Amino acid sequence: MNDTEKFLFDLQGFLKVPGFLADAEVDALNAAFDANEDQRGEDGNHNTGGSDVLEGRRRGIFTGMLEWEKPHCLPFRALLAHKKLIPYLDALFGRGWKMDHSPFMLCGSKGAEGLILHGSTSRHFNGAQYYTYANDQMRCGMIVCQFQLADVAEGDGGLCVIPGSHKANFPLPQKICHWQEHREVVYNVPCKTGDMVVFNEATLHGTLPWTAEHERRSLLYRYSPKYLHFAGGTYQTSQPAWVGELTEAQQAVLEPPYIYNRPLVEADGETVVRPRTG
Ligand SMILES: O=C(O)CCC(=O)C(=O)O
Repeated sequence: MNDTEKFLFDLQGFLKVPGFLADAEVDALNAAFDANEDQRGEDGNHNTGGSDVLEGRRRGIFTGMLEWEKPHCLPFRALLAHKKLIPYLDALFGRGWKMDHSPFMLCGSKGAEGLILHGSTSRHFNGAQYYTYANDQMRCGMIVCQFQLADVAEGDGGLCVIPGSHKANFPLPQKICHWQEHREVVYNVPCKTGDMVVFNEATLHGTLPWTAEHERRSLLYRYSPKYLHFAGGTYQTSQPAWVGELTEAQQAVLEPPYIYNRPLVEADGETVVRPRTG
């Protein structure tokens, strides 16, 4: 993570990394979704807050990709400890981080609904979603890496953020939360296919209704520091058999939260070290 990227993440609570994925990676991920169309579900995370401007058809969602039949699971497994991702995770968490819960893809055609703005901000300390800076280091609770598998022009909808709101001190007014007032502070992050947006879950963010003719395709990987697990219900202390097929580094990313003797992924994305104190 270079100095400009650190400045922007600290300032905004999110960062766009253009061209993060190579064309071949995008193609493999999109091909896997196309081949598993029958896995498409409806996103249960439905909350428009009763705001008529966020209303629409339910968003689509894909889950369980790490367990899809080969070769379709492979591009998703390759992202777990992607070599280009490691410097961002190390800079935002320090050494030692983990997948918080299973990756998922948000999709939806024109007319798909939005989701209210949410995020913990700095109004109070939330031990799972927070942002701190001290001693030249940023530290975050859960962060979201959103890989765009289709273009997003500003105004198309999808991910929106209130830049800088990870440091906000006052409660979010309901009309802004519901995208009914002060839309000028809500930024629909424009992206090209292959870009990644990394944002802190403490940053106010949400979903704007999808307006483009083409389908939204946003793949979300959520990571937490090594000592934290945000989303309940999905982590296991013993791993299913397919995890044994992963590289040592990919397996380390799926470890539950702990510190002592934890495997830490090295910069090459392949090897791990096990310091006794983590
Ligand atoms: O990308 C989106 O539509 C919103 C994602 C979101 O709300 C989240 O990751 O918490």
